[in-house]
Amino acid sequence: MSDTEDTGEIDMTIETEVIDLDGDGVADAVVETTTTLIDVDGDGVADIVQQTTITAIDVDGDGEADIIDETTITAVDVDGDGEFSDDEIVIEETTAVREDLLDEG
Ligand SMILES: [Ca+2]
Ligand SMILES: [Ca+2]
Ligand SMILES: [Ca+2]
Ligand SMILES: [Ca+2]
Repeated sequence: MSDTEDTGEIDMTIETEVIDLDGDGVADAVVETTTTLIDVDGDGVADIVQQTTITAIDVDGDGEADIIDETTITAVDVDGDGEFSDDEIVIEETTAVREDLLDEG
């Protein structure tokens, strides 16, 4: 990366996985995982790790996602020991379901 600051470095990777649940050749679910590593003090060890996983599921097969599940895991090495202990990790999960899908169920 050309635009690095004096200290600190941000490394971001995005992985996309397409899942065909029923095997008809059309994707039914898409899982996108974004991982962000932030090295605040520039010592080469990541101090903040954030991973966001977005799962989009097309239930009725019309090509549009009906259920979107988003999970974000944020780990901050507060005490700087290079490890993420349980109290340094926060997990947030939100699920959005299309409204008319809920009405039918
Ligand atoms: Ca399919
Ligand atoms: Ca560091
Ligand atoms: Ca759909
Ligand atoms: Ca720690």
